[in-house]
Amino acid sequence: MLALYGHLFSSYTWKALIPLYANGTPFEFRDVSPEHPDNGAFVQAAHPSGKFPVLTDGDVTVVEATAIVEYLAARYPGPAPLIPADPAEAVTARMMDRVFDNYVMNHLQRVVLAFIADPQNPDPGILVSGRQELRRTYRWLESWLESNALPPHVSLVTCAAAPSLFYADWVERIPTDCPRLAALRAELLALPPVARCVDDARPFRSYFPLGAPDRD
Ligand SMILES: N[C@@H](CCC(=O)N[C@@H](CS)C(=O)NCC(=O)O)C(=O)O
Repeated sequence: MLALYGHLFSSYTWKALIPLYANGTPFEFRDVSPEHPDNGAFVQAAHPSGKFPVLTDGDVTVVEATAIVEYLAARYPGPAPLIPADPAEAVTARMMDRVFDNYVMNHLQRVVLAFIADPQNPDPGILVSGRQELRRTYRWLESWLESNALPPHVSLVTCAAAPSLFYADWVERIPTDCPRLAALRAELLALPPVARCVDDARPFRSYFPLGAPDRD
């Protein structure tokens, strides 16, 4: 039986939950929270930086959300082809996965971490540069979307794009001059596996260090 260690409010945990839900893959969810110290201890030992999600499959342990999606695609294929069969399309999927992780998720996490480090007085330099970099990536994505589209099914890109755009918009709103990107975010949030992640995370919204907006 597969087991996924993570937290329902965690963006990277969503990245692993979306493919599991999309393909109806059976798994046990192991909550990483103070109520389950054993799960936290397992993650601390399993991941080089103590981060989640972590997937186990019998004796196999997979860390890093992208690797988890790749593992599920290889070992537990289902109706949602997580990695495109065409090699060139697979390269694009992996490229966009890196774009969403490195230039959306990372920058939003920097801002969130600044609030966690000092809720009353977050480092203004990090807030300015994190938000500036998010706006820069938004414009790049808007321009990419002029001539490209994401696959119409749940794929590695969906798994990376949905949680990163969900939370990034809470940190720095997607501007009105990026309508394609705003529409993509709305489309992604309407996908059933993504909507399930959003709904299951609702009880934890008060955890959001900047204050969760009253939407989504
Ligand atoms: N590069 C990792 C990032 C994972 C990550 O940042 N996880 C966050 C939760 S969204 C985490 O574990 N935070 C707790 C910690 O850093 O102690 C991945 O792709 O899986």
